[in-house]
Amino acid sequence: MHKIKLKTLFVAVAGLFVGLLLAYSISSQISPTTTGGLKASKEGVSEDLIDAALKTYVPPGQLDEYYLFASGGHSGQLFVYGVPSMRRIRSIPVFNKESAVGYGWTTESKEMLGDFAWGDAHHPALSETKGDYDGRWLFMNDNANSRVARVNLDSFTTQQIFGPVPNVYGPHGSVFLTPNSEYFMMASRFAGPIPYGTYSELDNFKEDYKGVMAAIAIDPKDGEMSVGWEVLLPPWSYDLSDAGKGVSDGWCFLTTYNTEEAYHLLEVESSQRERDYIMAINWKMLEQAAKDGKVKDIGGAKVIDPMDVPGSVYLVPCAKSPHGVDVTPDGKYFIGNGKLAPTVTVFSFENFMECVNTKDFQGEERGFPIVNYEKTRVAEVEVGLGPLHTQFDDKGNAYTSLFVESAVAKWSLTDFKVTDKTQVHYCPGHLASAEGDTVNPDGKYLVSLNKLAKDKYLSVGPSHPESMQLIDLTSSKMKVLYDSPTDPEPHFAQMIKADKIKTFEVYPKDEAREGAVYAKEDAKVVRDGNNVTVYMMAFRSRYYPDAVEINEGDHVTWYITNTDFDEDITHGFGIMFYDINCESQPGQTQKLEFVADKAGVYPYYCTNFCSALHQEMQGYLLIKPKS
Ligand code: RUQ
Ligand code: CUA
Repeated sequence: MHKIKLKTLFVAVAGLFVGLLLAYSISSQISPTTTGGLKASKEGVSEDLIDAALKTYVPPGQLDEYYLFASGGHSGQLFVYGVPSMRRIRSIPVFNKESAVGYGWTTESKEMLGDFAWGDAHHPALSETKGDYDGRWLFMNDNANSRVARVNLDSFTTQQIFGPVPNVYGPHGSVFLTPNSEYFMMASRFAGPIPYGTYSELDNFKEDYKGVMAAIAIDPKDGEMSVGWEVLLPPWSYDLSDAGKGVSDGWCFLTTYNTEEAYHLLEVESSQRERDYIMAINWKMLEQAAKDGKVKDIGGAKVIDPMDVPGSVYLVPCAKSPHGVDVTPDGKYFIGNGKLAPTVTVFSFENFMECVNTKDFQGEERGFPIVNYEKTRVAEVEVGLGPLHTQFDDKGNAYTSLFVESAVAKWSLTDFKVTDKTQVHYCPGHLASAEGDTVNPDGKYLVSLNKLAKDKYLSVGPSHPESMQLIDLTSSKMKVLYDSPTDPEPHFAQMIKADKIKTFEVYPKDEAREGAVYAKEDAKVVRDGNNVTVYMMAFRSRYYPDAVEINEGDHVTWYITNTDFDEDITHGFGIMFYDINCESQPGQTQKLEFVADKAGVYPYYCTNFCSALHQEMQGYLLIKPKS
């Protein structure tokens, strides 16, 4: 066994080497090339290149070590990649319609999507137990419509879309979970009059427009989300958030911009100040206040006025419009990423608490104490231009993305010195390191989520794909290993050890499931007035029934149960000219509803290749005209 593996490896390495040599000799005849910063030398292929190829090559029959879940920005979806191969394994529809699986067509998914056919998915968050990923769920926000979704990781399907959450205009800075997935915080990017639908002129911005943070509670049994409580905040823009952990558990941190309260967000008005704030919120205190009934109902949510709960909110000055705020794995520091300043600012939670306890304040704004900056800040690290986000490894290092500089800076959490820097292509936003925002980061890999690809891939016209780059963290110098194109927008990602996720293979047989049929004798068409219900069974490779006759104007409910209890044997179901398609996975029952408003003959067929007789899997829907 061992021998075979070694031999296979040797053949693979040798093959790869020859391939690379060949590729190099061809490309060097055309022009000298640079690949992702790795240069092929005249003598042959550089060791770096071979090393990178070996580190990312996952041979047939072997599996990746990590899952990477990347949000799809304004495409609304969630991408699943394998690391280190960076192969895309699946796209999961979340806030978008997806015909391949019928998401947005089946009754259940249509209800989840509600009034919106798109969403702006920013931050995926894996559920945590004791600060570590537990592999149960993934939550992801929709910036555009104040919603949040839950993807169950046993089936990789969206199971809940919650919202619009009352009073929170544009919850950009979510989802960042508390260590036991009790809550995540959704704070408003846009100040606005509340509840939704309230009208007020921009001239009344400072009085009528509110910032709001909602604490979304998660049911520990099934991951169902609900609004725990909300808290009123000044009309500033809240950008990102993170939850405390370890020593700082019970607190959460928000970055702010436009503390000038300018409603025309032009640079000149809203970025005048040298410093904005990181807002520190004691969520356990507010949770207690909500339990004690210190709330009023606004838009259906329990809203707390923080002035009624003194000591629950503090302001920490931070250099100009900080973007990300990141809590270190031990919870001892929170880090503000300067965006418009070439530094990240490291704050000590212990010092912060000392300021709080000794009332060491340097003033107040909108009734909130401003803690002593000099005392709370322990370091300003000169990382480079345009720092946006920071992630961590297992050796006490931090990694900060530099948007303007197109680079990643590595720096030490011990002496706060920059120890390495690597170019990435181009303009990184977030970074994701392996389990990098848990209490136990793995190190090993870092993915840079780059906003621009420019010349990195074959051209596809004026607009190029976005780009993710895999970076090796196993030595003191970071090394870019691989470029992987992705669709808009690789926003944030989470990387989890693959063996933490347990999927199931087939949907279990359940006679009580609405509309399910498991024997062809039970397949039938039932009429009740104008309502027709089709109970269909799909089994390699036929539909039962394979002809359905109804009348024009009928309201049709159509159940399809796939009775192939066999891993990966999925049947599709498309009806011609009725704009209907879905799939039914092994054992799954799907439900579709439509009005038969066009008379005629409409073939239906299996749209998902399932067997040698897949092409024969078809039937007819006959719709008798009214007259
Ligand atoms: S934010 S690119 Cu939408 Cu995550 Cu910093
Ligand atoms: Cu069933 Cu193709």
